[in-house]
Amino acid sequence: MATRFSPKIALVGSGMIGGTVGLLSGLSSLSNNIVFLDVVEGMPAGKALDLAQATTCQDIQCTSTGCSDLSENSEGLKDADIVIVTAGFPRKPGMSRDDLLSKNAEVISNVGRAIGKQCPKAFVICITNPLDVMVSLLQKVSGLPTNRVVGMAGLLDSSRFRYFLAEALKVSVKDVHTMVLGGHGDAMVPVLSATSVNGIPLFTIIEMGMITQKQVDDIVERTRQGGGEIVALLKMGSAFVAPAVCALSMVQAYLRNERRIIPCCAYIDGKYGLKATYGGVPCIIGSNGVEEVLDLKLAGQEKEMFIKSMKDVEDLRANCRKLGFEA
Ligand code: TXD
Repeated sequence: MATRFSPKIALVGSGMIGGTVGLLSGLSSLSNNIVFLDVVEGMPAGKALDLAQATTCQDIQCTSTGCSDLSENSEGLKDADIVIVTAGFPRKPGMSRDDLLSKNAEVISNVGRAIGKQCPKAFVICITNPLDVMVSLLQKVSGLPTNRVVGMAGLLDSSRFRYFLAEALKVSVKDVHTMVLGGHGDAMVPVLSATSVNGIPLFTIIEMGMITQKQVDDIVERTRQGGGEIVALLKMGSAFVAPAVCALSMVQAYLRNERRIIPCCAYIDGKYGLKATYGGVPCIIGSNGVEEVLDLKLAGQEKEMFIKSMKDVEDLRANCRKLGFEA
């Protein structure tokens, strides 16, 4: 039995990332009311049973259920407080995120309609690629307010960047702070002007000789290719542990009203010189979902890179519309 005030978390797509979010949510007691949904018959019920037995082993009472009905009348989504959407297809080696456009747009349209009907008060985090366009499509189709439909990618890209920097600097990851903004594609923008090591700006760290500009440039490039590096190594599917943990951090910020500043794919209208679009920007996440989009003043090359990255997103949105979707 679920306890009275436990938030209901619905995982639409119960594959690698969805399954891992379920595991982490159950084991951390973030929710004891978890629903796995997937088109694969039986699989979500199997994951639910497996999770219930895992939490039992840890003396945690968790009600997890599985549901293969994703129609607009699906009971699985009904009144969910939080929905994590990973439904769709992941990349295979050699594929770009954009190659997933038409297949995943179809999936996201169906999922969005079901969310709009079954749980219009939910906070929705979309993870499916190509991320920025899928989040935009999901928000439009579901009709949910823009502050409650976000995408997870910036936190993952920023975690990759932090990890590589900390490794090169031989310091704790705890002391490295940074942000990766723009679209979740090869043109994403690791923002060096917003990067610091325990308060010391990265540019000063370079002057101090702790790392060279060339090393930083290489790390920027490795971050941009960070997803592809893992796809090539795994050979089947894409990264799933870090994406799941990042999604969970966003869920925590929402449920606990933490007001954390997190780079998310959020709705931008009027800031960054952009109108009515979705892209990776720093946001305050609290109990209203996106409480605020921070208008970080980028300058010089970083500004140009951000504009280029967002142009890629706009081009892909235009392609999505040509395919007949309302992204
Ligand atoms: O930072 C990021 N945003 C990302 C995004 C980081 C890593 C991976 N990223 C993307 O997440 C990836 O390119 C995929 O588009 C999604 C999900 O990745 P995952 O690794 O979890 O993919 P899986 O294991 O294939 O799971 C997807 C599940 C699978 O079980 C399908 O049967 C199911 O989605 N699926 C559906 N579920 C519900 N409804 C529909 N229509 C549906 N179609 C497929």
